[in-house]
Amino acid sequence: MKPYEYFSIRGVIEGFYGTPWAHAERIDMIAFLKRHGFNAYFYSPKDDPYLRERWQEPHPERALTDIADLIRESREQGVDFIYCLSPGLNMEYSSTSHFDRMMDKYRQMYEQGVRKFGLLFDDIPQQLLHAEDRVRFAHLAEAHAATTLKAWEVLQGWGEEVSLIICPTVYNGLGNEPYITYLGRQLPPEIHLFWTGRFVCSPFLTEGDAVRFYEYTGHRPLYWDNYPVNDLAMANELHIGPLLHRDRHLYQHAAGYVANAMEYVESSKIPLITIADYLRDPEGYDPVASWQKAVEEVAGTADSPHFLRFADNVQSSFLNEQESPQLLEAFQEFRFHFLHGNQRKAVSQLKSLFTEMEQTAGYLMTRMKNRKLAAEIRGWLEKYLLWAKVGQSAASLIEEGVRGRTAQAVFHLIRLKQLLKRTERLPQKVCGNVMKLFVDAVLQEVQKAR
Ligand code: 14T
Repeated sequence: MKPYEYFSIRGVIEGFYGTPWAHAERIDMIAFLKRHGFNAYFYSPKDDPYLRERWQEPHPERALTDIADLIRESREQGVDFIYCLSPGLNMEYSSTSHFDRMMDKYRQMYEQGVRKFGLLFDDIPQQLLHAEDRVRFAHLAEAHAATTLKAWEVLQGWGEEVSLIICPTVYNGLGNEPYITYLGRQLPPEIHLFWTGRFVCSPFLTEGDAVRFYEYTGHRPLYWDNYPVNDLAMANELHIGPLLHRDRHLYQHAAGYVANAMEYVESSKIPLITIADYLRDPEGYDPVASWQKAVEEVAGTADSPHFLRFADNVQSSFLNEQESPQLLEAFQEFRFHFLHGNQRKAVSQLKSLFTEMEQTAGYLMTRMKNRKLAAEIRGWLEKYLLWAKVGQSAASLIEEGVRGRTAQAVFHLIRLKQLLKRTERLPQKVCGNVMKLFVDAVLQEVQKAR
């Protein structure tokens, strides 16, 4: 197959909770998508009230001009702009006036040139809320199927070729749940269904799950992959690692693949480039090589070695449990040499490790060329810098302890404890447990020596 023929929909969704992207960021993102072979941008920021809570009200004039501009930019770039509306928080499915107002919203976009639409029912109650609806429909799936089919009919009546994508309320699991089975069976296969896999954030996306989804729903899943998004409970993680664990043959069973991005638009580009590589050639995708290339592109070639050293310590996510692999390796080596080799040399190597760590943090904070990236990751860099200082205190403590200089050792011990407290107060996930475990081991040795 030629590149890009694997997944016919290759999208990014602005679908996170948190500060929506700014207009200029969206314009920049659309060009970025084109450059990397994506072909769709899904407009669905959770915190734009006019898409969710206030879905019935027209977008304010200012927002409309911006959206028109996004549509124009998308058209020029050859990227599909997909306008997604999420009325499920309060829509009365049996109400014709609600339905008409929903179609007014879509119509406004149609007139601006939009031909692809999303109707999203994610993150809403699983029960029918309105008494009228409970009379009219047996369950939520029936209401969603009826609303979708009616919308589909109206959209098709508007003339040109249109498409409609649904996000079901049950958007993860096995694919054989009653809601999704019912909904899938009611909708024609050309209406795509979003699916995040086994979980909201699925560590693996497998062929087997995709096949089961198809068997039960009659649709090939349109993957909504919740990576690199880092909203809500994941807000302290920075998802800049590569895409992992998506089956190489997933494309044979998928309607497409859409990545939910982080509110940090610049940082998102790193994982998104790896996702682009996966979509271009899922069978040959090499996450590590792709990631290094992605960092070179976003951070710049000159800064990428520094950035990679830092990034090794902000890997953890539901995709990757391993944190700070290089640091962990260095600690294990230190321990070996300290116990069985040249102690002085081991300690001095440990000290230079933490000095380098401090320098890396400082460099990225103040001198990295991509200032937008530096600003977005500031909190994680600050924690990394503090861990470097913790490490330096620990190394000095070991050094003075070995020399038998008790007063100096006590000084470093106190400082170590102060720094550790300060560092652990910062919520950002950096170095996972690796630094903490190292320091605990040092403190334990100190206890023994006393
Ligand atoms: F529509 C979905 F496929 C989906 O994933 N919806 C949201 C999404 O907008 C959000 O960015 C993502 C990651 O947090 O997860 C979904 O939102 C949730 C999921 C939960 F399980 C929000 C709260 C939850 F408890």
